[in-house]
Amino acid sequence: MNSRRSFLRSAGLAGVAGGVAAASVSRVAMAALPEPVVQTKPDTMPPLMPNTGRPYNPVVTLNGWTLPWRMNNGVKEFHLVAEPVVREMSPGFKAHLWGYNGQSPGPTIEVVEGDRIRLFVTNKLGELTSIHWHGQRLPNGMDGVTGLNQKGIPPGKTFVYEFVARRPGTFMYHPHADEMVQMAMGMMGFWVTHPKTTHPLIDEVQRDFCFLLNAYDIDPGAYTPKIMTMIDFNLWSWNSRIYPGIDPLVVKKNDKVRIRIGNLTMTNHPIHLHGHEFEVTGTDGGPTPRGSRWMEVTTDIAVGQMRQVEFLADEEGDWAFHCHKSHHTMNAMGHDVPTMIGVDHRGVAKQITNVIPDYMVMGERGMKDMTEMEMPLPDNTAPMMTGEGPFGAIGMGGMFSVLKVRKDQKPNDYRDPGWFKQPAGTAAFEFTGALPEPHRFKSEQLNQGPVTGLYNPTDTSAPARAIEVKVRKPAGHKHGH
Ligand SMILES: [Cu+2]
Repeated sequence: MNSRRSFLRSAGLAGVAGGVAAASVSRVAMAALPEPVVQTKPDTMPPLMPNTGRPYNPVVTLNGWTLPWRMNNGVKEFHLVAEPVVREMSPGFKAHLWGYNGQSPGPTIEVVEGDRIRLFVTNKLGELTSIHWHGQRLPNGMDGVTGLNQKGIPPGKTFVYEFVARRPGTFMYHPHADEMVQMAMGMMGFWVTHPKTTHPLIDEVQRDFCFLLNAYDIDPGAYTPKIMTMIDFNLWSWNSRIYPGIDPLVVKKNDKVRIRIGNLTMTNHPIHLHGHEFEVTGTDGGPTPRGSRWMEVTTDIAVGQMRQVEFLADEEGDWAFHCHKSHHTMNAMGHDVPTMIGVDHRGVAKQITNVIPDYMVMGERGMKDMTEMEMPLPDNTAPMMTGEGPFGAIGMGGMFSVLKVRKDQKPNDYRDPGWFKQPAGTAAFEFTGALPEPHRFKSEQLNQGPVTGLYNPTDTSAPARAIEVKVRKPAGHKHGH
C-alpha cells in the first residue's frame, strides 16, 4: 500500500500538494483502496501533469481540480467518495451540498484512450447511490443505473467500476439513484478522455478548460438547496460557483484555446463569447467531422449535452463569456418584484418610508442601481448581481466569467493578470456635442403625445406621454431568480 506521500507523488501532484488533504477515512477500512484525495478549496487548481501512464496535455477545471490516481499493474485506480460537502459558491456565500471528495462538483477525471480504469466509489451519504459514466462505451454492468445495471451502493459501502476508456472526448459522471435529489444537491463531475496519439479531428491546444453548468434553488439566508424545484432555480452556476466567484479564463495571446462544457441543469444555456469566433469541435458523441464545423459566437447546450468549442485567442483584452439568458447572469433575489421601469413612485416612496424606514423602490430606471445599492440581505446570501470592474459595477451574477487574453502571460500560467489596460484612444467615450432632435415616423407620434428629445422617465417636467395599454405581469408570475 502506498503511503499518502508516495501516492501523491506518483500522481504528479507535488506542485499542488499544499491544497490537498487526506480524508479522515479509517486506513483499516480502506486498506486495499487508493487513499481518497480530498480538496476543499474552491480555487482553480493548476493542471495535473501526468507522470505515470501515457502522456497527455491536461485540462484546467474552472474552480476545480483533477483527481490523482494510483497505477496498479497497469490499471489506473481512482477513489471517489460520495459525501456531504460545504461549497463556497461565491465569497461570503456557502451552500450545503452533496458531492465527491470534499467538493461539488466532484474532481475531474482525466484518462487516456485505451486506459484500463478502476474506480472505487464509497458512499458516505445516508441513502443509496451509484455513478453513471455519462457518454462512455462500457460493459452494460458498469453503466451505473441503479436497479437496471446494478444494485444501489448502500451507505457505508464501496463498489468498484472497471472498464477501458474506449473513445476520446468530453464526458460527465453523475448518480443514477434518486437522481432528482442527488443532482439537485450537486453530485456530478467532469471526465476527459485524451487521445492516445495524434488524432485527425482533435487539435493540439495550449489551454484546455472545462466546467459543468449546474443550478440550485437556495432561499436567501438558507444553506441547503430545495430539491423539488424543477424550473425556478435562483442560482445559475458553473461548477457550483456563481459570478463573481467564478475564476477568469486566463490565456496567452495567440494561444489555441479549447473550452469543454457539460450541462446538468434542467434547461438549455446559450453560451456566448465576446471578441472571438469559435467552432464546436466536439459533442457528446466525440470530435465532430471538420466539414460540419462553422464559426459562431454562441452555442446552445441542451440538458445532458456536452460541447467543446475552440478558438484562436488573438484579441487582447477582458472579454465577457457567459450564458446569454439574461436571468442566468443574476443571483438569487430576496423578493418577487414587478417590473417598475418607467413608473415614477417618488411620492409614494416618501409616504411609505414614514411607516417602513428601510423601504426601497426597486428598479424604476432598470435594475442596475441594485448592483450599487447596499441592500439589507439575510446572512449567507449572494448579492443579486455584482462584480467590480475597472469602470465600476459589472452588474452580473450567475453564469458569467471573463476570458483574459494577454500578450505577456507566461505559458501554463493561469494566474489572474488583473484588468486589461486599454490602449489610449481605443475605448468608448462620451459625446459632448449638441443632441439633434430625433426624426420619427408620423404614425409613431400619433399615440405618444409630444416628444421632447431624449426619454427620461424620472423627468416629471416633461409632458406626459399618452399610454395606450398598460401591461402588468400577472401576480403569480415568478422569474427564475
Ligand atoms: Cu443559462
